[in-house]
Amino acid sequence: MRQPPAGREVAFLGLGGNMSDRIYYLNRAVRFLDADPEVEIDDISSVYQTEPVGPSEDPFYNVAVRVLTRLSPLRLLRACQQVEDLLGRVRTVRWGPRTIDVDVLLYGDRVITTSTLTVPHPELTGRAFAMVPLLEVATGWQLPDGRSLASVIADLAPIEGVQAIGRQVSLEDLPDGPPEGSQA
Ligand code: PH2
Ligand code: MG
Ligand code: MG
Repeated sequence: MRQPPAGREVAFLGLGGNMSDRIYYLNRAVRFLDADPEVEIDDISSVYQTEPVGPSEDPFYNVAVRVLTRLSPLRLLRACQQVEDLLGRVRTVRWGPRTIDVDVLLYGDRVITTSTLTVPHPELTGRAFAMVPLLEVATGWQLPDGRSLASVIADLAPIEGVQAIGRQVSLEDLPDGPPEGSQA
């Protein structure tokens, strides 16, 4: 696995939402995360439209991001929860509809089991909607147990209901001028 710059760790976050303007919330979330001086967004996956797992009916949009951070795992979790709170997530039904969910999927090659945080994310390897975007930003990575992400995805096959729809989430300025090619 690649070594992060001195003093920083590589971590992978999974983001998803299935309410309201999903692209808007994902873009706001990556901006809030990157605005934290201790968190740098290093890569962002394509956006995937994914069938809901659990009681929700509306399709999710999911992305994964690679971050470089000086935050401890627990402080990174708090940063993720703060973004959820800023974006108005209301915690009601477990696995229910949400504007934005930000999960710590991997933190380096660490295994963490505390009452508030489990890393790798306990549901990660069973969920194509998390694994497929993750592979895009974690090419060549392994789980702490040594399994490659690619082999875990192969075990999930056939993968259905997870479709890349483009790269609508980025840290670049969102276009606000007239459409390209117009004379306005
Ligand atoms: N998140 C859940 C439950 N179900 N389904 C999809 N497709 N994507 C998600 O991000 C998701 C879900 C709980 O966090
Ligand atoms: Mg969560
Ligand atoms: Mg989740």
